[in-house]
Amino acid sequence: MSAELLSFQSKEDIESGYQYGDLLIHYLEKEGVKYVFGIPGGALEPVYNALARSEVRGGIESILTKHEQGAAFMADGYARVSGGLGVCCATTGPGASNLFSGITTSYADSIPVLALTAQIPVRNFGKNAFQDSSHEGVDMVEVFKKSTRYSGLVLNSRIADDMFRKAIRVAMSGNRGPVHISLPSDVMAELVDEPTLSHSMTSCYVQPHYFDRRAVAEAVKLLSQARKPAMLVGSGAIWSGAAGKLKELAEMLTIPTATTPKAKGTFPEDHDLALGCFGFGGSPRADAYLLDRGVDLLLAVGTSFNEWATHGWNDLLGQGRTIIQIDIDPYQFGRHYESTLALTGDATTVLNEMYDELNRTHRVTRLEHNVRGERYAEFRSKYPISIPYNNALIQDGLIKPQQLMVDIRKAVPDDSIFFIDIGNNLAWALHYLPAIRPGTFFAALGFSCMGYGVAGSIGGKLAAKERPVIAIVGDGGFLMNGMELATAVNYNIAVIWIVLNDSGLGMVRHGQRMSKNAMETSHAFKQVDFASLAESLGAVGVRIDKQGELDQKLMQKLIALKKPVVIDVLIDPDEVPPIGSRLSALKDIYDTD
Ligand SMILES: Cc1ncc(C[n+]2csc(CCOP(=O)(O)OP(=O)(O)O)c2C)c(N)n1
Ligand SMILES: [Mg+2]
Repeated sequence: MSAELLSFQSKEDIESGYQYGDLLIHYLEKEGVKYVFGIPGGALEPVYNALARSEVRGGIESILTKHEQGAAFMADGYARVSGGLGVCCATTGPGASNLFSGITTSYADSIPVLALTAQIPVRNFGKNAFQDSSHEGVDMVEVFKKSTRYSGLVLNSRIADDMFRKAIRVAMSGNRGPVHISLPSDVMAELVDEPTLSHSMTSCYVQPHYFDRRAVAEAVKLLSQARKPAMLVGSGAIWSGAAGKLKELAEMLTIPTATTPKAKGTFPEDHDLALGCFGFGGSPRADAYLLDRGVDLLLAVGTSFNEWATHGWNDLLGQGRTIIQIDIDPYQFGRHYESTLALTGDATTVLNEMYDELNRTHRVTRLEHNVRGERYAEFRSKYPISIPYNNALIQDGLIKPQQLMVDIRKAVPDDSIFFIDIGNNLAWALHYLPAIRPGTFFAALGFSCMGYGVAGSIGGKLAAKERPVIAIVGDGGFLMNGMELATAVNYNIAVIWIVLNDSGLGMVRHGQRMSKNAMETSHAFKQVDFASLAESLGAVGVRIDKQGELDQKLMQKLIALKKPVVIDVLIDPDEVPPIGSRLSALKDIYDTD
């Protein structure tokens, strides 16, 4: 065994031997993993033993969650905020199946999460052992195959070393995403036999930085000739860290820029050139500009043109204009709109090259700059970034979600990180809560699983450290994963949850109401007192039932507590949310006007 491996072992480790579980955890330490989220079970004990040994030597901390779905969401939230690998673990059988929706959430949004699930000992495969998750039982490797970039069974110790590194490499390389490995307990408890270790403990992956020189030159030519260009920025730009370069490029050529809902904030929404969010819940300014027939070039960066980001694939977005699309994953080109020019590569790398090439070949004259700027300023003054809302005109005394979003934005620092759930809460936040810094607004829209924002925010807060993390969630979503509040209390993870309490599944309610042929059903439930619930779990609970109570003074006080807090806000359940584009995408079902 190499000296480096031995140096990580304590005296007790040496006595008990260095197992394959230790090797796995050792690789995670080398990748900078700080937390593993999960719940133990018999077959997972060798992994937990190795985790315990890691914790003793100051390595990885295990975060014990209340449900495996919460563990997967937390690993995902951690990965989104840190930009690194999130890790979760679960035992064989039901532990593994409970992870599933969480891992699928990461898959749909290309988030690098490693799911470790236990497996019964190999010698017991096919003997009707309880929780058999091998190919002889309920095959968890197969279950995870469709929702991961890689799912494999570590059938014996001879392939373990390669599989551990492969899983990490696949999760973190190219278009990132979740991976799953199934770990039989006997294999993980086996002692590592020196000759099997063939690799050094350097990082398992390298992120490529390539670009296509000819395509970059062509893109620059098209851009410099465009008379009315626009830019649409997707979440790929966040993972690539491209926000700074995007802004420079937009400013250099005066390109009005929108983001997709998932990428909200990647282009600061208080910038002169900001169109706001295009798509679901998005901004009237983005709609007016991006759907204008006069736009002759659309530069799309790191977006798959998914349903949320296109108003259900509005044809006008792709018609009569040149589309330049940049994506790390060639599969995303031409899925709905034909791209005139497709550039495969990491967004930052490609944009850097475009920027440099522009500087080399094209000098933007002050006149050109001013003409574009003036035309755009005129347009900008006509179209607001959100539908105007004046609470002062409303006399019914109920808390309006529109105003609540505006109040939240004013009450917390600009660098606060928001996790949003699914439902009307998402539409309100997308529309009325501007994000002004990149990487401050996270919603898991690809799979749109209720409860994500509730638990994902806990992982996010561990990565965000001192920065405030605020989860904006519905009452329905909180009832799905809210027990993870007890996890946050256990480790004192200071997330602030703002629950939009409308005694029901608001999006379902309004969807049914807006439809001509749906009956109102199964959306209402008795009001829950979330402040008391929070207190009973050991968190701080605050109830708000008057407009204006949530202000800067209150939020400063709650942030300074550095404790988990639930703010239960009784909102007006009848306010109609900006969810029209979702309903029109469902027109076959809802038949809305
Ligand atoms: C796990 C899951 N189940 C069901 C849905 C369908 N769905 C989308 S939004 C929604 C209602 C959400 O209610 P709530 O969390 O209270 O948020 P509100 O719309 O009231 O803001 C439902 C049922 C979903 N997206 N995810
Ligand atoms: Mg609700």
